[in-house]
Amino acid sequence: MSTSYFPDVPKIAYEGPKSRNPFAFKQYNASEVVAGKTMAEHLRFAAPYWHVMRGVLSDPFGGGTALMPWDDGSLSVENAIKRVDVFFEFLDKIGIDFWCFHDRDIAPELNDLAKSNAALEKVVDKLAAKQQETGKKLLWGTACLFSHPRFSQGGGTSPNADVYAYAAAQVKAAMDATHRLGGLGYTFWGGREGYSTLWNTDMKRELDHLAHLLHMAVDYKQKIGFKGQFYIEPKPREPTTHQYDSDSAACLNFLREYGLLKDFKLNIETNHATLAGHTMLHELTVAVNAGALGSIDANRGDELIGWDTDQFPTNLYTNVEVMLIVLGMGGFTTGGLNFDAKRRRESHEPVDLFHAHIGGMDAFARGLKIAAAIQADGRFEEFVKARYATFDSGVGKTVEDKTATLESLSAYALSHPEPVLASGRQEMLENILNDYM
Ligand code: XLS
Ligand code: NI
Ligand code: NI
Repeated sequence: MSTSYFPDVPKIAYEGPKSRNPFAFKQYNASEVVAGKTMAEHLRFAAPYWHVMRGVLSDPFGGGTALMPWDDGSLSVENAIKRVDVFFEFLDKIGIDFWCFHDRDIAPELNDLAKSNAALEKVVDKLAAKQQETGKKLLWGTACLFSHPRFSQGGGTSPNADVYAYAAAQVKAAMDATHRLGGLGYTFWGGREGYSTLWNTDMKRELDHLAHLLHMAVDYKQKIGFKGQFYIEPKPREPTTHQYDSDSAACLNFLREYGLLKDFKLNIETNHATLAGHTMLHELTVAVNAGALGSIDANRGDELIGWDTDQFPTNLYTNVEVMLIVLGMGGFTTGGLNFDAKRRRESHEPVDLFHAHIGGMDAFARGLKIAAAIQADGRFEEFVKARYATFDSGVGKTVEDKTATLESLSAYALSHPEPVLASGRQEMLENILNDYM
């Protein structure tokens, strides 16, 4: 008999919408087929090691509250290895197939690079064994280049070349770990890659250095034969005043400018979209239009709090929008829905981890079912198609096939009366959406 770290929690099963059991799915039925694939295949849920195992539930005004009876709080490798057992019991009971990590979540930072690397390798051995035993898969790995004080002025954009070398060393080790664990992807979230004031910052040199770090990673990827997808994850601010990878459009421009677009896709997070002053639907649409939507950090922000609150994705409208985009691009390939989300500080008991994830999974199952119904019905698609129909033939066609000139359009306009516009029908469309909810 192996030890259970969640003795009060059963394996979470689907019981349907009528169930009153808080430890059951009401909507998420992993093997149920929706639009040609099972829910599990569509949604590809992932759990983030940093929130599930290392999130102490602190906020800017107070320390952690989370109860973690399995954790002795030490930096020992034994403690790190014990957490792996806890995490895999969690994955098994909740029924999540994928996971994500930062190097420093899974293994300790020991203030000595060689020792930290050695500890990382030991924990990766344990993780590899657990994956083998359970069939769970790594969605992506990453390096934490933002917690240690050495990275307070950036990692890949630090003004100090020795810090830059440390950042590169950590990326190398984290890529090795991800490769060993068969990771489907590797993410670069720009941690502290940004600035607090331009009075001390050479933005051009910092961006050149950051791009070179990514180019070196592309080269190293070839060298070790790592086949996973690279992502960058936009975020506009926090921790720095301005983060260089501020939103989808800024990331795409950066990748294009530095010749990196073919090697990267975006990992888009809902709360970061909100912080950027965009909707998630906007951020996803920008990415998908560039053929660069790779993966999603599925969480949500708070309308009244201005930081990355990383709440669980329980907003049905947003989940419908997300799933419409995912279905529209034919589903994820390497990516998935990673719950980059944590419990509120008041929800400090281990069982709350389950309530939180059940809620996110059920809300996304509904998002999927509603999006599939909207897609099958086709009214939105038809409406949008009809709205642009004047570009399908005649003068519009000359614009789309690029034969139009200013002279040809001027001649056309001079010989035609004032155009008559059709209504955008926003309210009617919102009513249709609500009919599905
Ligand atoms: C922080 C980011 C981070 C990335 C991974 O706001 O969301 O958690 O997803 O480094
Ligand atoms: Ni994230
Ligand atoms: Ni975030």
